[in-house]
Amino acid sequence: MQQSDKVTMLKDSFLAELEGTFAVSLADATDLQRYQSLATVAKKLIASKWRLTKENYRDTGAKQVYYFSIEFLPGRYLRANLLNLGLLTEAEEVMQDLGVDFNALLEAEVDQGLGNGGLGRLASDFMDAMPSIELAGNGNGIRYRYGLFRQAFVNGYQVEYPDDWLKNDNIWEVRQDSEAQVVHYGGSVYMAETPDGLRPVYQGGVDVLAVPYDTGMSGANNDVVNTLRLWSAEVPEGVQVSVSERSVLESISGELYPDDSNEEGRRLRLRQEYFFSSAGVQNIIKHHLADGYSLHSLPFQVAIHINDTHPTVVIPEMMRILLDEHGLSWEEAWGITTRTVSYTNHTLLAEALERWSQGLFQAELPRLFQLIQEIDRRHRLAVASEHGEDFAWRTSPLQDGQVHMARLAAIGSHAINGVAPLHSELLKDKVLHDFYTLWPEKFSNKTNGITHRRYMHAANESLSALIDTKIGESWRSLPKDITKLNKFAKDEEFLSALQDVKHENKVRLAEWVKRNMGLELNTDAIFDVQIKRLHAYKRQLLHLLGILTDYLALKHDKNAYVAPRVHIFAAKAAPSYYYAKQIIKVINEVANMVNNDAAVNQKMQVVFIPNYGVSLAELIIPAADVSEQISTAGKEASGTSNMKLMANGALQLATMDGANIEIIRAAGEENAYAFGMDTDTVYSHYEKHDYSAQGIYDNNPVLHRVLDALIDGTIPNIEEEGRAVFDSLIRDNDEYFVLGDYASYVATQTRLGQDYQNKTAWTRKALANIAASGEFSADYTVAEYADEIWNIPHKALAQQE
Ligand code: 26M
Repeated sequence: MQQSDKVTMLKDSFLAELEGTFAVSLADATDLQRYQSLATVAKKLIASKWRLTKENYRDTGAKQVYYFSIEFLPGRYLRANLLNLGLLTEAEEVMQDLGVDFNALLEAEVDQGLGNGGLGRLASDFMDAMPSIELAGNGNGIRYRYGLFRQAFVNGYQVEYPDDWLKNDNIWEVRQDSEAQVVHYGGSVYMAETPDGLRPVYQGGVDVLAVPYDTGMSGANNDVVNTLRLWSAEVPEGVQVSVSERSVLESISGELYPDDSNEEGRRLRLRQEYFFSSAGVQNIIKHHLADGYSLHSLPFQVAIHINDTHPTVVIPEMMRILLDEHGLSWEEAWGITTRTVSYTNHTLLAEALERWSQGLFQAELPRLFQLIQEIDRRHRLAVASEHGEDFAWRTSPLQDGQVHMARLAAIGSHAINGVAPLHSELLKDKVLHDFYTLWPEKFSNKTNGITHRRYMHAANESLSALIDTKIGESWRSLPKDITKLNKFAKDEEFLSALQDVKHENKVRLAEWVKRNMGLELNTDAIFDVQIKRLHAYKRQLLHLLGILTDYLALKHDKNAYVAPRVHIFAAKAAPSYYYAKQIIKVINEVANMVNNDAAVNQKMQVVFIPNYGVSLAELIIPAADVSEQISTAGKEASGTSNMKLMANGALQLATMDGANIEIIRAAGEENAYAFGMDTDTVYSHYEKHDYSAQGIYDNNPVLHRVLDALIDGTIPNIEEEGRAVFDSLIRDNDEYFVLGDYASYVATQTRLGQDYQNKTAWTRKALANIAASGEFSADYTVAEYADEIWNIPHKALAQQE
C-alpha cells in the first residue's frame, strides 16, 4: 500500500471504530475511547495475519517453541504494534490531521505489568523478536488479575497500591474457552491395577480450570503473528464450591508475587508454578495428538523452554502425562521429556535459587512428588558408582527435606544456559559445577538481548530518523548494520545533530518531571541514570555515596569542581524487602535536601521517579547520558537496561559484571567508564574473609565524612534509615563491597564529569555506543536459541556485504 492509502485507511477505520463502538464524535471522545478505537483497528489488522500464521503452523507441522515464563512484562502494546505493522508514522500523520493529541491517546493504554523486572521484560522482548525473525515461538504464562504493585512515595517512603490493570477492557486479548484445561491439586494418590496396567488413582484434592487468554504477537513488517497464551484460574463448570473456596481457587492467578530475589517457598507460589506449567503442557500434548502425531515425535515438533526454574514442574508433569495417561515406559517418557525441555538460569544468588519443602510439595502435588522421587532415585543410582555418594547427594533433586528446582531442571533438560558470558562461566565453575562435570555438552551461553524496535525505533524516533538519514534503513531489520554509523565519527554536523536529539529527549523528560513531580531539571547537566529493581547487590547505595561526596564537597567549597549532574533513580523494592525500602527513603531525603539547597542545586539535582515500569523506561532511556551499571562483580547475571541505554547513546559507568563486559568490549574501552573490583577479587574476599569495611572507613577521610552524614543529622528525617544503612556497611562488613569500590567509583565519576565538558568528544563516544548496540538485539539472541537449542528454522540475519 502507498503511504497515502495507508493514512486514508487508518483514518477511516479509526473514525468508524470510534462511532461504531462508542457512538461519539471525535471531538467528544475521551483519550481512552480514542485509544481503544485505534487499538481495535490495529488488533483487526493483526488478527487476519494471526489466523493465517496459526493455520500455517498447523498445516505444515512446523516445529514450535513454547517459552514458559511465570512473568511477561509487555508494557503498552499500541505503539509497538503500529510500528510492527508499518503504520506508526502514518498514525502520527492521521492524528495530526485530525488534531488529536497522539501521545495522550497512547498514554491512555495501561501498562501490562505482569512481571517484576529483567526476567519478565526479557520474555516480552523475545516475544517481539521471535515473530520478527519468522520464528515459530509462543509464550505461556499467567494472566494475573493484579500485576506488579503501583509504587508511590509518601514522606519519602515507598507505599504499594494494587495494579488493577483490567479495569478497562484489554483490547489485545482473546479468551479461548474451548482451550481450557483442568489442573489438579492436593489429595492423595495410590497405584492400582487397571485394565491399562498399573495406574495411579487419585483421591480427593481439587480441580481448577485454567482458561487461556491469547494475545497476538506481531512481527516487524511481516505477516507472522505468534501467540502469547496467559492462563486464568476459574472454578470448573458444575463444581459446587463455597464463596470462600472459590476465591481460594481463583487466587491462583490473583496476583503477581512482587519479589524477584528471595525465595520464600510459599504454597500459593508453588500452585502458580504448577498452574501454568500443567495447563501449558497438557494443551501442547493434546494438540500434538489431535494433529495426528505420535508422542515419540514430540521432541521433533515441540521445544519447551523454561525461563528460570519457576516452570521446572513441566518436567515431572510431562512424565505424569506420558506415563499415567498414555502408558509409555519410564525410559520412553524420560527420553521424550528431556529432549523437549531446555532451561535458562538467570541468577547466581544462592538466596534466589528455588527450593521447596518436600512436605509442602507432596501435599500440593502428590503424584509429581512420587515422580520426582523416582527421578531422584535413578539419578543417584546413575552417578553414585562413578562419582561417589557425596556427589550423588549434592546433585540430587531431593536433599535435606527440600526439592531443589535447579537440580531438577539440570537433570530433566537437554540444554542449560546462562545469559551473559561471565554468568555462563560462573554457572559451570560454581553454581552448577557438578552438573557440568556430568554433562558438559548441555551447557552454553546465550547473551541476553533487547528489542531496538521498542526502545529505540519507537521510543526514540528522532534518533532513529537521524540514523536513517546517514545509513539508510537496513539497520532496522538487520541491527548489526548500525555499525555503519562509525563512518560518521568525525562528521561534526552529525555529532551536533546527535547532541540536539539527546537534548530534545532530556527536555521531554524534564517536562514530564516538572508536570508530575514539580521539579525543574537542568537539561544542560549530565543525566546520570540508574533504573532497575532496588537490590543491595545492584548498589544504588554506591551511587548515593557518590552524590553525597559531591554534596559535601560543594558545601565545603562552593567553587569545588563538580560537573553539573542530574541523578535519576527509578526502582521498585519488593514490599517485604525492608532494607531496600530504607534505601529508597534515604535517597528521597537526600533528593529533598539537595534540590532545596541553593548552595548546590545549580550543580546537582537528585530525582527518584516513582512507579518505574516499561513506559517510564521508554521515556527515561532516550534522555540518559550516563548508564549506571554498578553491581558487585559476579552478582548481576546479565542486565538488560545496560543494552537499552547503550542503544540510546548513554555511556556505561560500569563494573565488570554481567553483560557490561561485552558492552564495554563492543563499544571500546575508551568509550565507557569501567571501574571497581573484578569477580576474582570479590570471590577472593569471600573466601579469605579479608575484607574490612571498617578499615576502609578509617583510612579514607572523605568517605568517613560521607558515611557520618548518614548518622549525624546532616541529612534530615533519616535517623532510623541512615543508621540502618550505616550499620549494614560498617557493623555488618558491607556484604556487597560498596566501600571497596567507592574510591574507584568516585575517581571514575570525576573523570567522566571532566570528559563531558568536551561535547564533541563525548558525543563521539555516545555514537560509538549506539553503533555497537546492534549485536545486543534480541533478534540475534533468539536466533541463537533457535539454532543451537530449539532446532527451529527462522529468517537469516546475516549481513549483506
Ligand atoms: C519466582 C517464583 C514465583 C514468582 C516469581 C518468581 C521470580 C520472578 C522473577 C523470581 C525471580 C525473578 O526475576 C529475576 C530476574 O529478573 N533476574 C534478572 O534476569 C535478567 C534477564 O536475564 C538479567 O538480565 C538480570 O541480570 C537478572 O537479575
